[in-house]
Amino acid sequence: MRLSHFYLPTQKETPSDAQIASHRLMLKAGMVYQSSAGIYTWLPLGLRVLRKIENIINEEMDAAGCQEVLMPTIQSAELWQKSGRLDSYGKEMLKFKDRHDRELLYGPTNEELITEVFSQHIKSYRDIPKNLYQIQWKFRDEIRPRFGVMRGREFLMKDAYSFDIDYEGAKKSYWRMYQTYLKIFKRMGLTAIPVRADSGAIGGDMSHEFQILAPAGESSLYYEVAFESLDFDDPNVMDEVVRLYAAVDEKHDPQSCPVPPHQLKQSKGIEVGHIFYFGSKYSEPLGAKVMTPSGQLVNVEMGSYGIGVSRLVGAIIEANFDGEGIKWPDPVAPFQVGIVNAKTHDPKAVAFADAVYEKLKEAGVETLYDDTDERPGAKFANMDLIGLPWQVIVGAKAVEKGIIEIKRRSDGTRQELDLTSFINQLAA
Ligand code: P5A
Repeated sequence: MRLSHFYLPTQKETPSDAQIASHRLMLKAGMVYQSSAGIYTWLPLGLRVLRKIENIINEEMDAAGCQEVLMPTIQSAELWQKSGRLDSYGKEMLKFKDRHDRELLYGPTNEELITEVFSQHIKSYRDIPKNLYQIQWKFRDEIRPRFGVMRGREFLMKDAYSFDIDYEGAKKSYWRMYQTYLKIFKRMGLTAIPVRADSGAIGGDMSHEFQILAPAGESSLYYEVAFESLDFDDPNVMDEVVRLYAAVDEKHDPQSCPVPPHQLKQSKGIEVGHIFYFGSKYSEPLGAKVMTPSGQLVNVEMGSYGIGVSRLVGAIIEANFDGEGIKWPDPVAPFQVGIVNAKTHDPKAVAFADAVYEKLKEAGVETLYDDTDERPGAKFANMDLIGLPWQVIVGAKAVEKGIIEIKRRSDGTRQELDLTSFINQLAA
């Protein structure tokens, strides 16, 4: 993509109302535009990151045997009357009426709807277990939307729902999602700490939150130091993760804590995922029953599993930035490489930079090419702000010797290479 064609409305001024780094950086880097309180337009750069995150989630959910669906954002209030949540959900739910005076709502979550969809077609133990998921916008009329996309009113969530014949099956589904979540966050370059949690408005009696450690987090937690040295690529890591201690501040009682204080750390955390087991809380009122092998009709056993997809964009920035801007981890970067031509007035340098761009494109590398007439200093600052993992700088040496300068955004290291070696290095 040539920057001269790309819609990238970066800002020089630091937005005054943005309190945390990710919010400031997302506005400055032209990733999002605030349309109203807690409601954002995703601009091309931000949307590319959102899509990267969605793809990782899709791949891992599919690998775990789940199937993607897409439910509407608008739901009938009638369904929520049956589950009893229409009134109990409270003011966070946005309700309105259609022209026939029927009450509708913008879904804050989808337990009711998916239970209804499921119960229309699934009647027998032979058809389950199933885990159906979607990535869809939700609306919660938060009293205090803040921190940009971290606590929005309209936000993108991955929500999955599992259906099993009995408690044993439901527990298996729950732990499979637990493990899948560790993989998903790991692939985004994040360490997520699973913390036992309350079920709140979703309900049920087993629940874990997945917290990313970051000073800007809204939760405060205690966790065992050993979390930091876990090898999440090891398939047996599960046993250890579950054994380790982690608790949110309000739940942490130093008297009864099984871990001595020197093995504990305290940190702020960002909740990027939350999973629930709630048995028949929705299947019973909504009549979702299945036949067991012995011919009995039982309420289907359920759980639900959420990931804050749009929140993750902010959370990843909170874990990866410096004074100059964002430092995207490779797997979620909007482009892998940014080309800066530092000699825009030299036709030979322009021809060289154009050729670098074409070759990177041919090699299938996602590249943003700053082909504008800005002065070099402004171009470098802009590249650091938007945080692409690799910068390719075309300067005097490129024209003279065919050598480009490569800067790694994460640690600032620089090397001089020819283009083919760089492409090989990227491939490796
Ligand atoms: C689980 C899936 C649920 O809604 N029902 C379906 C369950 N869980 S949850 O914890 O309430 O939300 C899941 C994740 O969504 C993110 N999230 C938000 N992101 C941005 N702005 C918000 N206002 C917001 N509220 C929730 C969180 O990451 C949460 O873990």
